[in-house]
Amino acid sequence: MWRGLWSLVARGARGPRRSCTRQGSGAPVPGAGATIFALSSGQGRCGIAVIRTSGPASGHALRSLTAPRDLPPARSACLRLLSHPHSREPLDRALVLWFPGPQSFTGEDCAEFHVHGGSAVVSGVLQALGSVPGLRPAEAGEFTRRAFAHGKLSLTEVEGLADLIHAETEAQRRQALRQLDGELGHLCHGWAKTLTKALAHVEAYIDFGEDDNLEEGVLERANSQVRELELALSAHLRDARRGQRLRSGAHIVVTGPPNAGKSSLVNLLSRKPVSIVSPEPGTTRDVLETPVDLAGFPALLSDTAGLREGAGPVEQEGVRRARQRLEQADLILAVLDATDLASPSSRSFLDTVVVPAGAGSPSENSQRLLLVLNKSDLLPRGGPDLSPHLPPHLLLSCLTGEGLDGLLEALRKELAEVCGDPSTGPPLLTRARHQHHLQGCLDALSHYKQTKDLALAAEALRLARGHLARITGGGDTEEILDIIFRDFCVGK
Ligand SMILES: Nc1nc2c(ncn2[C@@H]2O[C@H](COP(=O)(O)OP(=O)(O)OP(=O)(O)O)[C@@H](O)[C@H]2O)c(=O)[nH]1
Ligand SMILES: [Mg+2]
Repeated sequence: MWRGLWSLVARGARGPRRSCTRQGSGAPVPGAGATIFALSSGQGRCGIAVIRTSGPASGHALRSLTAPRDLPPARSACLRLLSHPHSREPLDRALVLWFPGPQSFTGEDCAEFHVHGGSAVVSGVLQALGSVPGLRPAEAGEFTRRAFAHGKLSLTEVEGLADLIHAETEAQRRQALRQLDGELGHLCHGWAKTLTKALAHVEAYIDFGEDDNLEEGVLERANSQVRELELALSAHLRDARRGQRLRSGAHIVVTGPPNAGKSSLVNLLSRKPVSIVSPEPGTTRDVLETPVDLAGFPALLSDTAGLREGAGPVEQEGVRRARQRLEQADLILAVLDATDLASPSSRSFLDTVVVPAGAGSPSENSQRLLLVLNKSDLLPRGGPDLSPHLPPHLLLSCLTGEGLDGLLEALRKELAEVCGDPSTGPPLLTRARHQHHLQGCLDALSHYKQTKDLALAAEALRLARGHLARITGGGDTEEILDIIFRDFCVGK
């Protein structure tokens, strides 16, 4: 074994020290030192409301409001009479919890008051806390920001927590929980470790290249580590849009010829009367959007004007908007009237929209499309089979609901492709920020490969590592902290 290299590996190579580990972020917390308090459960009348404090005066606050005045055992719920610290007026009989730091959510001393959820009780307790010296109301996201500053959560975990609070569908909840569990952070940590090793190899070569004791193939090993990393990062970046769709909802555009039942389908899937339904062709003209939970996935459903030529100017504008929306769709729901397949508008729709999208067998570049033949209730029982002449399709009746279960199952499968399935597969990149730094890391690795100068190569690896560190919150992330913590409400 040649000298020098392992000491270099051990010291993590030169350059920025912070890797993607869970140490305190060191990020300054605005107003740190003060003890903050806020209502952490939702606003409005409820059975139980949770008020919490964080900071050095938490123990004093807990003692001031409770009788008896001694602190309860750590992390055990105790029933206490809460009263105003000055007037001693009783406020509520409540469960209180004491979390001495650093074993608390924020890493500081924390207290929780589980009070009855009436607004007079909540405002009375908040007012009482405000009268304790050293306490002030918390800013939005301040509890989480303190947890980040004390190394309790990495930045990706903070984002996971924000997503969990905002999750509206099952898939979003699963994805947020995975991120909160630190999966993305661990992945970045593994990548950063590989880069650190590669950097150590390159630096050892720079320092001891001429030395006989230097093990053979050190540079080659660094190169192959970089190649492997490039492959892993590229695979992840290819999937990047999926995670973002899972966070903000996949765009599903409902399209078809006039009167096919598009609006009826939008109303059926969203379970509310979003669009006007009428037997008159050309009823829908504007694009009407509604957020829906489809089989556990978030989606933005757009109802659009029926595609046809030769209508009046207002309808033509609707058709232009429909086509524009179609181009941005993550998934197209193409609707045809099953009893009207031979009409010119149906045939033209099949030729111009369904066939080019490669219905049933989407390729890399084509859009995903599900073809639905609506009004199946009007087809004669035991009538001729439509399938030999058409791309793969589903039969549905918006009127009777027959075929809806099959459509929802098909949508679930499509959306799992479009958004990524958070129950399986690698952690998703849910934000443009993740994508940006992963791309930055890849660009730096390509500089590494291009340069012949070893000092520049080492610098490129350091740059790449900096990008990875910034995903989880190491390095210089100050400028994005405000943006991320803005996602939180007061008390979180
Ligand atoms: N029998 C039957 N009628 C249906 C079904 N779905 C929709 N309809 C009827 O078909 C007509 C057109 O329905 P819409 O949902 O307005 O169709 P559309 O495609 O949105 O029409 P435009 O907005 O004009 O392009 C209405 O009279 C609906 O009641 C169905 O499954 N069975
Ligand atoms: Mg319509």
